[in-house]
Amino acid sequence: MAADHSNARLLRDVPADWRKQSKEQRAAVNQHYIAAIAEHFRTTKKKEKARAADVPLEERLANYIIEGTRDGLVEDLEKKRGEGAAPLDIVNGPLMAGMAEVGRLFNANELIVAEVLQSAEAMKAAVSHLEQFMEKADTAKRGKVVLATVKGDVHDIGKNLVEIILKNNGYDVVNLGIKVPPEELIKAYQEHKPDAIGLSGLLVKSAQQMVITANDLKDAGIEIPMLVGGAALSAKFTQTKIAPSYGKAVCYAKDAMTGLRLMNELMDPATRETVLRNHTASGNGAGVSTIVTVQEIPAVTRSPRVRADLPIPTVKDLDRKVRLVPDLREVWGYVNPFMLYGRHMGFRGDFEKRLAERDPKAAELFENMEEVKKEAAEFMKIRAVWQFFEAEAEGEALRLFAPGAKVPLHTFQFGRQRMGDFLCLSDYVLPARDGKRDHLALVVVTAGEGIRNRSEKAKNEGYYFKSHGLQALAIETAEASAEWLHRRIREDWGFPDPPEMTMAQRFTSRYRGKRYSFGYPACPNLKDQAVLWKLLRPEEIGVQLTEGFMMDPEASVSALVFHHPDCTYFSVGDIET
Ligand code: B1M
Repeated sequence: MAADHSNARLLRDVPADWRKQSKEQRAAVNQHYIAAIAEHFRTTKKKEKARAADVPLEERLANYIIEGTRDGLVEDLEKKRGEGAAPLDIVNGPLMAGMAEVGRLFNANELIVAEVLQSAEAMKAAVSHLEQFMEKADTAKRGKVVLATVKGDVHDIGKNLVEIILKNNGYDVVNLGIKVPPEELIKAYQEHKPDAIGLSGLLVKSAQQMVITANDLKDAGIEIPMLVGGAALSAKFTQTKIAPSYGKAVCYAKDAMTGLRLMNELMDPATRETVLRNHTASGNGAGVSTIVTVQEIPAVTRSPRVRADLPIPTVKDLDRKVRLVPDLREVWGYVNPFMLYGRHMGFRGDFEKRLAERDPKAAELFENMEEVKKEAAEFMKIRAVWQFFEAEAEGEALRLFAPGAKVPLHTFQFGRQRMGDFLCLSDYVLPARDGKRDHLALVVVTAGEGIRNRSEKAKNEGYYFKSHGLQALAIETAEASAEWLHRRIREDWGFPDPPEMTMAQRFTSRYRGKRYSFGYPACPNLKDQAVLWKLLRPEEIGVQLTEGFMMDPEASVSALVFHHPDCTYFSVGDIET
C-alpha cells in the first residue's frame, strides 16, 4: 500500500518525455504498466473460466473466435466432432458465426484492428486443425478474390490486412503481391477464375494507375466486380474515374471490413444486383487523364509571410553521409503512439493516457507490440543517407549546388499558392549574402529491409498480429527515423531543440524549420523523387525507386529539410503528376 502511495506521488508529476523522467519515475511508470497488464490477464482469465463452465459448446466455439483465444479450442473442436458434426459444418456454423460477430463488434467500435487480427488467428488455428479431417473436395469458400497492389506501387500493409480479413471470413484469396501490372492481373483472372478483383495502392498516382488498369481489364473482356482501396483514394474518384474506365461495377472499400461487407453483398444473390447497379458508372472513361489540373504561375514571386533578412546559419560540412543507425530503441522513442497504436493497430482514443490509466485494452496492445518489438530488434535495420547542399532561390525555382559551384546540380521548380499567403517552398531559402549561400538538407531513411519476407512468413503461419504489427512498426520506424535525423540536422545547423521540448511537441513539429516530402501538399510532384535519387544515391542504403516514384522497401521516407523559422505546412493545390 505504502509503495502504491509513493508510486502515485511519482506518477503525478511525471514528465511526458521519458528522457526527462528520473530513474524512480521511470521505474514507477514501468510498474504502473505491468500492474495494468496483470490486471488485464486476471480479468481475462475470469472471462475464459465463465465461458468454459457455463456456456453451451456451439457458443463456446464462437467465443474462441470472438475473444481471439486458442486456449481449449482444439479440445472443444474435438468435442464437437465427437458429437458427429462434419468439419465443414463446424467452420460454416459456429466459427463463421464468431467471425460475423467480430465484424459486427468492429463496426460498432467495440473491437479494434489488433483484436480482429487475434480473432483471425483463432479462426486460422481452428480451420487448420479441422482441415486434416476434411475431404479434398470439401470447401468452405464463399468466393474467390484476386488481390494486388497496382503497378509502380509497393504498398503492402493495407492489401495484406484485406487478405487476412477476407481469408478468415471464408474467401479464397490469391494475393499477387505488389507492383502488379495489368497483364499479370489478366493472366491471374484467366488462371483462377475469381469472383472479384481487389486493387490496392497508397498514392494518388496509384489511384490513377487503377484507372489505366481498369481500362486494360475491360479491353481483356473482364467483367467481374472490382474492389479498390487505398489512403489517397475516395469514393468520388472511384465513381467518376475508375468505374467509367471499367464499364462494370467498381466498389470503393475504405477499409478491410468494408471490403468484406461488399464481398458478402456481392456473393449474396439477394443483394448482388443492387450492389452492382450502385457501383456501375455510365460512360467508357475514355479521355481519363493523369493530369489533374495544370498550375498557373501566380504574379507574386515571393510570399510576404516569409522573411528574407535573417542571418544564414552555417552547416558543419557538406559531405554525403551514409549510416546504419545503431540504436533502434532510441529511434523507437520517436515513434508517434497515435500512429502506431491508433491508426495501424486501431486503438481508439488517447493511447498513452489510457495506458497510464491502466485501461486493459491499451495494456494488452502495448504488451503485444512489445513482443513484436523484441523480435524486430533482432533484425530490423535503420539506414539513412543525407547531405546538406548549397541552395539559392529565384521565384519558384530552387537551385542546388556542389560546394562553391556556379552551375547548379539541379533546379527544382516548386508550386506557389495561388491565393492567401502565396507560399512556395523556395521562399524558405535565404538570399545569398556576402558570397555565402544558404543550405538545404536532403534525406532518405528506411527501416524496411527484410520486413516483407518476415511479415509474409508470419502471415502464412497464421500469426496475423505479428505479421501486421511488424509492417506497422517498420513504417512508423521509418517516419520516426526521419524525425530523429531531422533533430540531428537541426543540431548540425546550430540550433538544437531546447531541452524542455517534448516528443509530443516534436510530433507537431514545434521546432525551427520543417521537413517536406515529395508527394505531400507543399511539393506534390512525385517525379522530383528521381532528382533525389540522382543527388543522394539511396540505392546504397537499399532503397530503390519504382516506375511510380515510390520507394521500395515500403517502410522508407524521403524529405527536404529547411531551417527557416517561418516554415509552415501548406498546400499548393493539384498539379500535373
Ligand atoms: Co505516406 N502518404 N508517404 N506514409 N501516408 C499518404 C498516403 C499521403 C496521402 C499523405 C498526404 O499527403 N497527406 C501522401 C500521398 C499523396 C500523394 O499520393 N501524392 C503520402 C506520401 C506522399 C508518402 C511518400 C511518397 C512521402 C515521401 O517519403 N516522399 C512516402 C511513400 C512511401 C514509399 O514510397 N514507400 C510515404 C511514406 C509513408 C510512411 C512509410 C511513413 C507511412 C506508411 C505508408 C503505408 O501505409 N504503406 C505513411 C503513412 C502512414 C501515410 C498516411 C498518414 C496513412 C496511410 C495508412 O493509413 N496506411 C497517409 C495520409 C492519410 O491517409 N491520412 C499517407 C495504413 C494502411 C493499412 O491503410 O492503405 O488505407 P490503407 O489500407 C486500408 C484501406 O485503404 C483498405 O483496407 C486497408 C486496411 O483497412 N484497402 C482495401 C486498401 N486496399 C484495398 C483493397 C481492397 C479492399 C480494401 O480490395 C478488396
